[in-house]
Amino acid sequence: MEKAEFVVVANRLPVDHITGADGEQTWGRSPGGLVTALDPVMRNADGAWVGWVGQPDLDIEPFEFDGTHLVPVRLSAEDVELYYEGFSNDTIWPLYHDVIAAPRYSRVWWEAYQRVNRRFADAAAAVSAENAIVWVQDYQLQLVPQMLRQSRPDLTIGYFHHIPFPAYGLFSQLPWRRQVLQGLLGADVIGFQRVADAGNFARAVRRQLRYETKASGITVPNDDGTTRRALARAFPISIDASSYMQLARSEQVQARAVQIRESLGNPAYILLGVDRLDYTKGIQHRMKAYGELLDDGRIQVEDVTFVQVASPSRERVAAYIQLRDEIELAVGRINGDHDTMHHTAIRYLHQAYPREEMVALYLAADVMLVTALRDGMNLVAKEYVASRVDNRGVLVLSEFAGASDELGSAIRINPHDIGGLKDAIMRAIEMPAAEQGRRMRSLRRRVLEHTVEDWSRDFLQALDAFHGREETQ
Ligand code: GDG
Repeated sequence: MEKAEFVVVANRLPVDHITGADGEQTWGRSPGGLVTALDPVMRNADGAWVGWVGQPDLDIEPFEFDGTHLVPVRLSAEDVELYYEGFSNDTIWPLYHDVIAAPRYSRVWWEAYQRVNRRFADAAAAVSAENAIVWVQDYQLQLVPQMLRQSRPDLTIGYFHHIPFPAYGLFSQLPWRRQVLQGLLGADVIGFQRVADAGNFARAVRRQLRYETKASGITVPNDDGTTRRALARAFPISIDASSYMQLARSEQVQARAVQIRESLGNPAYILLGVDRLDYTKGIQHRMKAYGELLDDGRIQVEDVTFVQVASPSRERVAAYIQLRDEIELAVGRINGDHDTMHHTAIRYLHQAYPREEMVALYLAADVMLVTALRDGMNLVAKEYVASRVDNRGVLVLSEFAGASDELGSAIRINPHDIGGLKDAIMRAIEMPAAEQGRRMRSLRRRVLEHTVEDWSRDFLQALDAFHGREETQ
């Protein structure tokens, strides 16, 4: 097998395992943003991608797909339960999202996390050519940078953290906080979504490890008494804006947007939420505000429909099972109180849709509600903006989503302030077309001038510039 000059390591491979009607097994490209982001880089480099295929207990040899060398990492059903559902999604995810749900600290999960991170690191080391560049992705693999540096000091190692990095007072709850910081510091460049995330990380490094930090630079001691520099700074992720614009301009998608509106009974206003069903997204807060607006008589069910797409997510983790019950109870109550034979208050869809349908929904929506309680970036906000080629529509955006740093022309809200959220929804509904246009043009400028390709190029340039900066003492 050829060794690769550029290697991506992520929890998931960029493909899904599909079983056809006749039982035949094939691979399909998964639709995720990371795949699109790295596509140009993977094509130009002699690239390999190390990751899990998404199903337990599958033993698959490395294979080629769409010009990329894919290296499957096997996870047993127990690994999935302990490393993925347990430590990644029931410890790190809630802790790093400001303990919206209570993180669970289990030593058995931590053991599994270390074991599985080691497996990813070994697979990446085996496929990397001498002096290759390795780019590790996200919170499931925080120990991989250090493990790789120990086994392969010749490599240039980058790490990008897609979710928030919490304030020190919360991070310090983690019983294995020093090991996690050391794990991340194995990278030459550690990328975050927001400036605040990079600041929280640097503070944790100073407080826990007593390493010196200066601007974005961190002085990391080597085992032999010398030191090296690592860079920790913000690289806000974005989307493939032109593909959303292209879909939004297609006749089929535009016709579908009209059809969606008609099938909802042609309400004067459509409000939209699109999220993985996750407690970080503030779905309940937005429902509470909307329900109260109906109760108060400030809006009428004949005029306003709220469409909520909540795509299924992490369905075996207890907090997600409970969240689904709570949301569905709230939807049932609000609809029960306000629906008529012809109009529904909330059209709730616990389903996943193709991208064409998502863009049609974006085009049909007068108001997009992004009310996350905490979110690394939130790509949905950017996708809505990119899709509004007509310069219409209003984005209501939580200040706790990373996107809020860039999208200053949105109506920014604090989702915990239900009164403020209600007023913001009313303001969005009543906003004159001229103001919608002014704001949307400004939002679009930002999203179109900083795409996901810019994100990966900026990160890799920083990695290239930073590698090998030794400091001896
Ligand atoms: C993590 C961080 C950060 C959702 N439902 C459907 C569907 N989606 C797509 C959206 C969007 C993506 O999934 C979700 O991205 P977000 O950024 O909104 O949120 P997370 O999944 O939590 O992502 C986040 C991101 O990583 C990238 O760094 O921004 O903060 O939490 O693209 O459109 N897509 C389709 N059907 C659905 O039903 N096709």
